[in-house]
Amino acid sequence: MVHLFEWKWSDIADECERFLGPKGYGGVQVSPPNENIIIDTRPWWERYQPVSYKLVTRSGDEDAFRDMVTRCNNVGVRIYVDAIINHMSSTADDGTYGTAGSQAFYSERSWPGVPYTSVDFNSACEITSYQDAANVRNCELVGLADLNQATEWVREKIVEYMNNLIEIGVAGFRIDAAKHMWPEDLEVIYNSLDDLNTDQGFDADSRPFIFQEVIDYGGEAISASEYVDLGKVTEFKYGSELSNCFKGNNDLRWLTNWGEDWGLISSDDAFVFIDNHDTQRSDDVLTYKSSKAYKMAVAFMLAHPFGTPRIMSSFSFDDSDDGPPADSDGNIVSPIINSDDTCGNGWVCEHRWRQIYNMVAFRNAVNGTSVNDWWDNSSNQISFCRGGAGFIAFNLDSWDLQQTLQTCLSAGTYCDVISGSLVDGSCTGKSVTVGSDGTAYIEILTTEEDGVLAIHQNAKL
Ligand code: LM2
Repeated sequence: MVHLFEWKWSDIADECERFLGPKGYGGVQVSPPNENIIIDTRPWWERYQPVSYKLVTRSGDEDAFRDMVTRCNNVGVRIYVDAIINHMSSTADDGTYGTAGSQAFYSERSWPGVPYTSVDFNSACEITSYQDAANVRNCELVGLADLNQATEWVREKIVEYMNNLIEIGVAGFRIDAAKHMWPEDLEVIYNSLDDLNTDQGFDADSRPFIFQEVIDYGGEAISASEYVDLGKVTEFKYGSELSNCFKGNNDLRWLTNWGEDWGLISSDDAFVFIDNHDTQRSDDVLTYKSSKAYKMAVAFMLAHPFGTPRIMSSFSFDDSDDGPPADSDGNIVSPIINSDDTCGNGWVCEHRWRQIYNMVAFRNAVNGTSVNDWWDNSSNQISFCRGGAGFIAFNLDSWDLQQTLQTCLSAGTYCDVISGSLVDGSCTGKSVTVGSDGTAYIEILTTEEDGVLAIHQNAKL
C-alpha cells in the first residue's frame, strides 16, 4: 500500500492506471474524504477536523471519489480510507464553514451537517495523562470535540458513513486515533460494517481490511495488544528502530532477528512503515529528506516478510504545517510526471523512486517465502535470501562490500533492481552472475548512489 497524502482523487485514478497497477502496488491509503473545516492558511491537518461525512474535500467531490475507486479497482489497486471517527473539529469560530458548505459550532458541540449535537459528545476535558486510559479515551485530543462512540446515534452515523464508502467500493480503513476510542465500541462499529462490494471485484463475504492507528512505544496505560483482535495495528516501533539502524546508530547485524524479538507486536497483527504523515514531521524517523539512508530502510522493509507494509508518498515541506502544493485559490495542484518517472510541482512521490517501486516488485516476487541464508560481517554489511526467489545485500559501513555470497537463486545473470531496471531484456544497472552453487560476487561501493543491491527471480536476464 502507498499513502498518497493529500492527492486529488482524479490524480489517484490516473496514478492507479498509469503506474500503481503496472508496478504491482496493491492499494492506496487516501486522505480523509469527508468534509473538513477550512483553516485560512490551509495546513494539511485541517483534514483531521471533520465537519460532516459528505464526500467533498480539496481532493475532490463524491463523483470524483467514485470514479477513482472504480478505476483503481479495475486495475487491481484497492482504496483504503483514512477514517476520522474519534472526533469532530475544534475551536474555530462558531459558524465556520467546511469544505462542503456545512457549518461547525464547537461551543455548542453542534455539527448540523451530520447532524451531531452536544449529547453525542463526551464532556469537555483535555487529555492530560497517558497513564490514564479513561482520560485518553473520554477527553479531547488536542482540543478536538470528542465523539462518544458508546451512543447509538454516533455509532449509527459512523457506520452509515463507512458503509457508504464500502458501497462505493473501498477495501478498508485506517482508523485514525484508535487509541482514543474504547475497543469495545470499535468492535460494535466494525461488526456493523457491510461486506465489500462484489460489483467492485471483491469476492463474496470479503470483510473490510482495518488497520488501527495506535501509537504504542510502551510505558502508557493503553497498549496495541488491546486492539489486535479487532484488526491490524500500526507498529510505530518498527519505523523508529529501523530508522535508528539505518541512521547508523545500531549495527545492521542485529537485524538478524528482526521482528517479535525486538519487542514488536506479531507479524500478522503489525501494519508497518518507516515514516507516516505525522512522524515525517518529527526528527525520530528517516524520511525523503535523507534519501540514501531512507531508501535503504524502505528496501529492508519491503525485502523482509515482517508485517503489512505501507510506503509514504509525500509533498515536499519546510514548515511542518505546510499544506499540499496548491494554487493561489487554494486548489490542490496535480503532480507533474517527469520523463524519468519522478514527480515535480512540489510532489516528492517516493513511490516513484526506482529503488522503491522495484522493491515492490521484489516483494511480490518473493511472496510466501521466509528469510534464509542470513550473512553479516559483524558490522553494517548484511545480506539474506527470500527462499530461492530473491536476494538482497546492504552496505552501511564506511568501506566497500566486495564479497562472494550465497544468493539462493538458480544459476544465471540477474539485474540489480536498485541500480537499474530490467528493460526489454537488458539491465540498465549492475548485473550479478549467480553460479551453479547459488553464490555470486556482490559489490556495493561506498561511492555508489545506493547502499543496497537486490536481485530476484522476475528480473533474470
Ligand atoms: C491522528 N492520529 O491519531 C492523526 O494522525 C494526526 O495527524 C492528527 O493530528 C490527530 N490524530 C487528530 O486527528 C493532526 C495534527 C494536529 C492538528 C490536528 C487537528 O497533527 O497538529 O491539531 O490534526 O487538525 C491542530 C493544531 C493544534 C490544535 C488543534 C485543534 O496543531 O495545536 O490544538 O488543531 O485546534 C489546540
